[in-house]
Amino acid sequence: MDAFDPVREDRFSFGLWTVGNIGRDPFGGPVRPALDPVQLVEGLAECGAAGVNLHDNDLVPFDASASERDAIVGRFKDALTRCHMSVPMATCNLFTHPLFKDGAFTANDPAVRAFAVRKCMDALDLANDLGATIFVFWGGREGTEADACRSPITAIRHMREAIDFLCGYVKERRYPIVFALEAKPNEPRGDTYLPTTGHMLHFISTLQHHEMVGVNPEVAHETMAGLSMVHGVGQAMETGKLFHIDLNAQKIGRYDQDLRFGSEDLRGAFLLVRLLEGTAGNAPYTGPLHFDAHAYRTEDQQGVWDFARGCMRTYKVLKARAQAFDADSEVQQILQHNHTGVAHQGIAAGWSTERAAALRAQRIDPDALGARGLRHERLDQLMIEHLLGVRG
Ligand code: GCO
Ligand code: MN
Ligand code: MN
Repeated sequence: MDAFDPVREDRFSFGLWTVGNIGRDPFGGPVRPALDPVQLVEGLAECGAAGVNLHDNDLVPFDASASERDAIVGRFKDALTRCHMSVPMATCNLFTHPLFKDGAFTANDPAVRAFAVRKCMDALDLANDLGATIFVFWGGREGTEADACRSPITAIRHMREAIDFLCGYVKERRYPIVFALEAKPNEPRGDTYLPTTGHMLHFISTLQHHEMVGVNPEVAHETMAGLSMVHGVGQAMETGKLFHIDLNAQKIGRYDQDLRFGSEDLRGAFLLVRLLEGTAGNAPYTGPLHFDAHAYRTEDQQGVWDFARGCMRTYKVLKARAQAFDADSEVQQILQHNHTGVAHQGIAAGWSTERAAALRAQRIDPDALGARGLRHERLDQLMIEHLLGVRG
């Protein structure tokens, strides 16, 4: 046991589908046996996680009867109590069954859309039963290959109708649940609607109950789109919309790898943890720290627990590195130097005729500003040295 071993107070959570991943890929079958959800809860608790998340069908089979469902859920709840584990987030599988092959909420057939919304209502009942307060929507198959099959305008409208309807359901039931929308640019579809966190943020602003809907950005998905996860998360935090997060790692230009957190793009991971923890001075993210990743296909079950511990330990190491970086006096000096010019304070106070006049009257020397070196090379090298553990 050392300072980086995870404890419940760290708020780490994993999906049943992550540590339960059996290592199937498009080219090969399973390499690990499927574990019982109860065993997964026990294993996660032993590793130091605080929470476990699930799709409805990770726990309750698609065609289970009501009494089967009750028995499964009862047994699962017992395990949660025994292991002191919570279910911070739940979600609905709208992608496995063949019925969803051309989407769920955006499918052309109204019967498919109706089935999808009804399935979500049941999944919301389950989520509430398990005490989850966040419900994620990942539109796995909401997209196209043959794009002429529907208008993208209609697709977005159908998506909005479904989310608005389900917000109504949660409100009527008085469930203490908010929604978090997860974007992904492609895979399994050729192109997915609402492909990035930025698209989601705008879509949310068009919803009837936008106050109860936020985002669930994923490192792998923003990276697949060639974007900066840190910038997307920053934008979500700035508008109070970071309701949940999917931490993992990804190489750019690849399929959705869902790798162990921090195993690729360490500097991106460092900057993300720095932002989430607020070590640079911003208000920290206080929600669950969820890992949506899985172990390499080379691993047996012991390797899966190594993987889970690795995600959590790397997060904690990076948190300590970020704290040291932001406490470094040379770092602070460079940052202060960059942020203190002759400031015109009026802009932040909002428009007024007087402030506009003051702005016009202000002496600003563009050449002097343009000639100034910003010391970003030094700043970045300091970050690298903190990251490599040779400073602080
Ligand atoms: C993926 C997605 C999923 C979702 C999960 C919860 O690429 O497979 O990230 O893992 O996060 O379905 O909605
Ligand atoms: Mn993913
Ligand atoms: Mn995800």
